[in-house]
Amino acid sequence: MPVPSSYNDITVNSVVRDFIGWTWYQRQFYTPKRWWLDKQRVVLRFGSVHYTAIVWVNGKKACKHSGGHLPFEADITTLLFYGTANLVTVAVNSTLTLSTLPQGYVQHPNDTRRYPPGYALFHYDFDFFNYAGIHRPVYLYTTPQTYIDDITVTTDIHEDVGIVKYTVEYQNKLRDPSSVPQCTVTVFAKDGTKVTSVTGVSGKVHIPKANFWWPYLTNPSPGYLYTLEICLTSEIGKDVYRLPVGVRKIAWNSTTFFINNMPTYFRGFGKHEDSNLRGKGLDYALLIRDYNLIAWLGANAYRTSHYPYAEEALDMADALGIMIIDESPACTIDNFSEELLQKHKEVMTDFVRRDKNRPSVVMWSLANEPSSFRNESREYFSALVNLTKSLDPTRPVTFVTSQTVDEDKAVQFMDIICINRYPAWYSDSGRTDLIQLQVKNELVAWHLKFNKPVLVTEYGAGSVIGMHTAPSSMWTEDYQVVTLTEHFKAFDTLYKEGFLIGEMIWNFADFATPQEYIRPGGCKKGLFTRERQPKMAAHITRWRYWTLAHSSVNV
Ligand code: E9O
Repeated sequence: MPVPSSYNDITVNSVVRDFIGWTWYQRQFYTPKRWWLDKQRVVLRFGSVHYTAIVWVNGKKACKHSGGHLPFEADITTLLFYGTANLVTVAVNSTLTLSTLPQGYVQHPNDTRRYPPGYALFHYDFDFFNYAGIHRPVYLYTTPQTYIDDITVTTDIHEDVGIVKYTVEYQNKLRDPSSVPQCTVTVFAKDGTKVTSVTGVSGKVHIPKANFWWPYLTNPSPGYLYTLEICLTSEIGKDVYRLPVGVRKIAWNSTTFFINNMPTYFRGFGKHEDSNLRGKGLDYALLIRDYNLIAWLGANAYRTSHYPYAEEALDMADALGIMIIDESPACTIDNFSEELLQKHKEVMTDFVRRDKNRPSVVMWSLANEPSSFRNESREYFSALVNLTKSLDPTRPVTFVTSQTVDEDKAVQFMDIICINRYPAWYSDSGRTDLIQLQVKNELVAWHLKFNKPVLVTEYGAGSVIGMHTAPSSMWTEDYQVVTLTEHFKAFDTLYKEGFLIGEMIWNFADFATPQEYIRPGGCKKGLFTRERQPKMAAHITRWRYWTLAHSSVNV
């Protein structure tokens, strides 16, 4: 199997495509003798493996990880043979349970008239295909035995001065008191010129006349990044890490979201990591194609629906000024057990640790469409908000609801109200004439009840490319265009009310789903096809987003 990639769509075998359970990867690799002579610490790092992974190096267990969307690594220094062949073995299990994120379960039906004995049915409540495999790159890297373990950066602005606060954590594996390291932090501008330099494992750097990090189309150079070079020097060597840093300030009140004190409106969509053949495997050509399309649309934001995306995708967002609503893998959770809460807390902790320094990440989304009408969801989400805020006090915390304003129990704890709604699609199918009325009434009701900013995180309609009717009818491109334009009109009248902070279409591109009679070859709500070619809806969205970007209301 190729790595990185999902294994499901590589062969022509439906058993491989639909496989649930353990699969095995194995390969040989060589490490230079020099690494051992130089007393290097060698780490094996996986960008992500879906879902559970056990890793052995030369037959000895290196690590185990459960969770399909975050990186994990193991110090394998003492497991390696230097100068001769090594063998890495990875066992991957795609099974989801009621205590994984997302949830799923395997059922063994006992109706022998319909199913042979031992037959297994795999169920889950989210609509995207449960792709599995080694989805992101696998690296070997080395550090000295005294090394930088973590860096935390927060930024602020004061008039034209940028303020960067940093903390460096390090490990001293040799526990050698003579090797207490020295830490030097140097800031470089984008063109490579040195701005300033300080020493110490924590401190504050002032950048006069700073270039702030701005979202795409609000400034001639959006996504401006400085480089923070952290240099940890000890008796045994030097560990250097270069961290891109965007200087920006996030704030919000009951109606408005601000970047660098400017009201900011989200123009975007939900996405998926999904493509032909590769499934959820990282693909550089696809990544760059997607960002070309995002820029072409004039969008300035997307939500990583419905799980943390590859770090490579967020590197691009940082550098281009695309705002990210960073979403956890808790899609459609329904059973709020203590065990699930513990898992969710672990995931949020790892997730914040991974993405906390990214200027593109402007909001944490704890979940998508949980059963937040249930009473148990109240305590569950209040605990998660508290944890996330203690991990990161700088960003707003939210989750995305599909419940009604009267029934939802958890939105009350959130900073921003995020709503998914499908008038004229899942409700009142075919009646695009009702969209404006329903959207206006619905959004006003949410704001009135909670007095918080409102963001529409999903709306739209499915369209099969090339299908047209006049008058428009469901599944045609015409119907998708009418659905979107009716929403645009509703959003325009609401804009005057002042509490709407953005609009996000579902979805950026068509994506794979399990086989169902409501999915003609997948979810077809994309602005683009799965092959990343535009539908009619992409053109009208482009018109809208560029117009919004250049209108005075938006900055
Ligand atoms: C999540 C997304 O991943 N939201 C679903 C999308 C879909 O089309 C799916 O692809 O299945 C839609 C949820 C519809 C909620 C409607 C709520 C209406 C309540 C009054």
